[in-house]
Amino acid sequence: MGIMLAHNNGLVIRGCHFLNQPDTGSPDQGGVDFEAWEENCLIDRCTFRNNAGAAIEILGLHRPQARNVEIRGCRFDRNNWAHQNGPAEIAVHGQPNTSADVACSSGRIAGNGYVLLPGVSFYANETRATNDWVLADNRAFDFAEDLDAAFPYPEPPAVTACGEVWTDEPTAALSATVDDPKSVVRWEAVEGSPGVVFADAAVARTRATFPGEGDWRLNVTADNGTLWRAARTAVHVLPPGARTFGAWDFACNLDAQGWTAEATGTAYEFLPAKDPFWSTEAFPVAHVCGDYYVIAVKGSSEAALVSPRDRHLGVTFSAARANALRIRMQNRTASRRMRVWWQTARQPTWKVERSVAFDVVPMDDDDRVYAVPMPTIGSVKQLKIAFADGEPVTGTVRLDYIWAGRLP
Ligand SMILES: [Ca+2]
Repeated sequence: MGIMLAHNNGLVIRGCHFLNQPDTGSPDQGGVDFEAWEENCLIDRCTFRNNAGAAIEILGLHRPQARNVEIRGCRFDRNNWAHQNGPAEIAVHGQPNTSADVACSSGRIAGNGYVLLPGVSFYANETRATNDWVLADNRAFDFAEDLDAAFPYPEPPAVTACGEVWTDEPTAALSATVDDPKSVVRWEAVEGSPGVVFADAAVARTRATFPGEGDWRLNVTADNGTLWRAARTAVHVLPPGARTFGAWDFACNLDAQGWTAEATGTAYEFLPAKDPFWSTEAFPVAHVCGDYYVIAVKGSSEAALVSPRDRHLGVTFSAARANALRIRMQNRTASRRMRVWWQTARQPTWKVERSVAFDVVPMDDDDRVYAVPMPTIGSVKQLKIAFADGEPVTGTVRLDYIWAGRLP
């Protein structure tokens, strides 16, 4: 959901864009969700486009619904394609027999425009005896182009950045795509040591010079004067002479690039509270988000991150090719020593003679690069990074990237 509200009084949401919420199976995956007890709120000139759920929900499943909500001058473009609440663009919760203490919402839906998907209505309210809504001057359109022509609101620029750069030079080429040529472009370094110099920070294709070895996250912003959006990438400056043979950056949310966490020791838990309403659940954490592979570990001596099982790693460790791994991570466990294991096509099992240990900083406050020298192995089929080396460990390991290559 874009925004979930409760107890708001006098809230104004104006000129906002609620776009492209994916289908996660939740009933709430649209724009604005009035949960309960709101009063006198205004949603004005907003855009709701291509969200999996209802654009606006008036809930209050067991508690009093919102009163005096004004929804005015908004664009509703083909939301609720997952056929959740309603299914409607604006779904007012309730069954014909819902209590009047709950189904007590009121408001005015006026001057809006909409393009509907088949099977989705503009407005749904099955408790009309006690809910009190007025609809006026809302217009249906057949095509999004017609809707946008009738409601010519500024669109946020779309911007994408180039993939992460691995280089042994202090200078890197950068590129971005921006769909609106009138947008002002701005590159900036948002993480990493100071001293990054852009040849021209105001153009989509430019070069940046870095003060030495290190890792930098960069943002590129496209601003049309009313709305702006940003994309991000990273530059990794390696020691001079380093060569990259493989790198996994975990830069795309929910994309583990084939790597999987195993033997984490975590399991689903139900955590009961005295009042059952406050009981909660805990699920294992092992996913890619915010540029990291984040893995929670509980009392496990076998917890590890394993490279793709269904394909060869594609890296050869030899005198002429790769000789090291670089792993950038934050170790928030008490582990002081981790271990890299490998399999080859001829030796497809985990054996301690095919592993190498490396020391790590326990309960670390931030990311740190570990360079692990690797022996001559030949072509590696699969790699495993084990977070313990004997004693069980508990906590979180957060990996920014795994790099395989040649260090001078
Ligand atoms: Ca990363």
